[in-house]
Amino acid sequence: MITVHHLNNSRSQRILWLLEELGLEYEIKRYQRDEKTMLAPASLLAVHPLGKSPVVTDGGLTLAESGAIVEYLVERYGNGKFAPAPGTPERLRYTYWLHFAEGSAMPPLLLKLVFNRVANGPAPFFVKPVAKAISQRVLSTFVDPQIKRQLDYMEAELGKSRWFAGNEFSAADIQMSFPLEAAAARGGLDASRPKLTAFLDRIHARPAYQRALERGGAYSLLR
Ligand SMILES: N[C@@H](CCC(=O)N[C@@H](CS)C(=O)NCC(=O)O)C(=O)O
Repeated sequence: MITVHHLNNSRSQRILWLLEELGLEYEIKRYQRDEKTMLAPASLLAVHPLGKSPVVTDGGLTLAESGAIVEYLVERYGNGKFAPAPGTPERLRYTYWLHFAEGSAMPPLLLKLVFNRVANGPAPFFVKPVAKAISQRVLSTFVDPQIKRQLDYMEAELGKSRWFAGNEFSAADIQMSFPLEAAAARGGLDASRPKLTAFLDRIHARPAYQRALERGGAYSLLR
C-alpha cells in the first residue's frame, strides 16, 4: 500500500492529486504545521531525515522530493499515462518542466514568503524599521523581478501548447501546479496573465484534483 506523508497546506497535495489521476489506492498519514513557525512537526523526521513533506512509502521504499516521487509513481504505475513517450520533443519538455518547478520556480517564491515575513513579522521596535527596509529592498531589487520574468516566460510557453509538455496533460502539469498556485497566492499571478490563469482554472476543474482536495483537507497556500 502506498502511504503519503501529508503536511497540511503543502506540496504533498500534488502527490494526492497524481494518485487520484492514476486511480491508485493509497493512505494518508497527516502532519500539521506549527501554527507559529509554520514548520513541519518533528514526527516527520522519523519518516525521512529532512523532516519535510511530501514523503511516500511504498512497500519497503521510502521516497522524498516531489519531482522524484512524481517520476517514480508515473514510471511504476502509469502504464504510459501522464508522461510523453521517451525520445520525443514532448518528453524533453516534460523533463524540463518537472525540474523547473522546484529547481527554478520555487526559490524566488520561497524568498518572497520569507522576506514578507521578515518585513511584517514580530520584531523588537528598534529592529522593525530596519528589517522592513532591508526586506523591501531585497524584494524589489531581486525577488519580484525574478518572479515577474519567470511568470512572463511561463505565460509565453503556455501560448505554444495547451499543457506544459505539449497538447496532452502530463504529470509535469501536476508538478507545475504548486509554483503557479503559490504565485497566485503571493507572487502577483493574476488575470493579466490569461494563459496561466486559464491553466489554473483547468486543473482546478479536474475531478481528480477535486477528489484529492477532499481527501487532503484544507489547502490554502502560505502568503
Ligand atoms: N523540494 C522539496 C521541498 C520540500 C519542502 O520544502 N516541503 C515543505 C512543504 S511545502 C515542508 O515540508 N515544509 C515544512 C518544513 O520545512 O518544516 C520537494 O519538492 O519535495
